[in-house]
Amino acid sequence: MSGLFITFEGTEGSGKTTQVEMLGEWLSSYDPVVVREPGGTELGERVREVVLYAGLDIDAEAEMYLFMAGRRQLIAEVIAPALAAGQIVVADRYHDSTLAYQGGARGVPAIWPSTFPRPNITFLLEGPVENGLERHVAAGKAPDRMEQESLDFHRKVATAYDRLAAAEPDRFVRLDATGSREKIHLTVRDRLAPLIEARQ
Ligand code: Z5A
Repeated sequence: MSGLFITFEGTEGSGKTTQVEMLGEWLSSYDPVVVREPGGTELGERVREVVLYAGLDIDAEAEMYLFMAGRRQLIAEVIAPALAAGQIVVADRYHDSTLAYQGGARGVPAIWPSTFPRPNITFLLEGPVENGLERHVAAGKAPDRMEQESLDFHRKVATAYDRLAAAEPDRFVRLDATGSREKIHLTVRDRLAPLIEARQ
């Protein structure tokens, strides 16, 4: 059986984690591997602490390499072995986040390394960036280093995601992040069903 690599992308608070959790439950009989970025390995969780720590001033290119170093470790330890074993991998953010945040919003030259597996499908949660930021305020979450960026920064991220999705329409599935959790989840299931069936 071939592996299936599913990723979720979007701006801050757009509902990725919620959808990843709902999908993980729906796929539970397949024993999916669910990961989040930055994180998922000991190195990745340490990178997460560094890049999200609000008291640190990090050079934009150094920031990109930190995210990518965490990702490479996650690929080596978790994603590549799982895909090779034919498992379903669901990732809460992946390399498109680097292309959108560090490449699009910070202007760092960002490429897709050939050793980073391409997802089979990427769900992009789209909606007004203000909504996501407001959801965090409503949830009482203290802003981390990335969340402290300006509204303009988050809009640039959204624009970059829009371009990435337009460039790869076969991989990206655009989802209306302003819909209900259940409605979005049902769309995700509809789009995944044929891919899951095809690997049986
Ligand atoms: N980053 C980067 O710059 N480069 C990279 O390469 C990578 C990441 C990998 C990671 O922070 C930060 O690192 C992120 C990008 C950057 N920063 N920014 N800005 P994180 O992992 O802590 O945060 P996040 O990935 O942006 O996720 P999040 O903030 O947790 O948001 P989310 O996962 O998209 O949303 P959520 O947690 O599912 O939902 C947010 C709230 O909305 C919550 O209260 C939900 O109950 C609610 N919600 C969810 N769905 C709905 C719907 N449909 N309706 C109403 N309310 C909803």
